[in-house]
Amino acid sequence: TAMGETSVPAADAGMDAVQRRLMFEDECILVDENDRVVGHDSKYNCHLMEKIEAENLLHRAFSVFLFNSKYELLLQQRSATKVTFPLVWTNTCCSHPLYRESELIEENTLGVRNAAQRKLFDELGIPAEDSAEDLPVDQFTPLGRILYKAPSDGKWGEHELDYLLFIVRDVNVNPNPDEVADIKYVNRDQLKELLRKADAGEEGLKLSPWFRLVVDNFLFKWWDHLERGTLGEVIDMKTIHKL
Ligand code: DMA
Ligand code: MN
Repeated sequence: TAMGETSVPAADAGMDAVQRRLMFEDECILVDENDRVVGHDSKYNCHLMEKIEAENLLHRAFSVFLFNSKYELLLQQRSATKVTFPLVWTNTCCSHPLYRESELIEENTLGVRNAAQRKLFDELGIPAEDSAEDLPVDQFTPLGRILYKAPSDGKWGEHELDYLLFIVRDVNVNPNPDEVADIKYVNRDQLKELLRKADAGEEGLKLSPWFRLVVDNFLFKWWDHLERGTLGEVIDMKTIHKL
């Protein structure tokens, strides 16, 4: 249950109410550097830079890359009310598997895939399964894991062990304005143009640090394999890439 209003730190008084609720309701999974579960803590504590540094808090996360059947990648711009990284452009959907039975299942990364299905509905309105354009949990391909730390604005930041998931699916998207400011599909050339603009600081365009890490280390190679039908060749769920 949410923390009572009286115990909300004064410094967080300006925090969006929806995002504040999630900060206390979402219980993240704490892991060690080998991705072994060591405990759990609130989303709030897990994203406070001071706590991350003092207690070396590391939590499990996922990043979905959804492509349509033309192999265009769906990007989202985070809403202005997000506590961490507001208004940055990033991959389709990111969040955390929560400390609950269905999202802790490690066999075939089922827990993470369950969480991905949950958040694709919450953030983008893509239903789990009620039509031809659905997102069955077995359609996600986990490709690898990265470990990274990234400050957002000083007080807030990320320190995550992030599962990278691909999925190809034509979907109807209905973004939730509490989470998402804008969306767009890009092909490889359009993404390269976006990277160029972000690097040049044009149009105030900003990309999330984790998306940038995936772009710089894996994305274009994996995208090629996806189109050639050889994605299986690049799956590596053994290594944890420290980026
Ligand atoms: C957290 O994403 C996960 C990664 C990989 C950065 P988020 O801040 O969008 O999480 P949530 O949607 O739960 O706020
Ligand atoms: Mn996180």
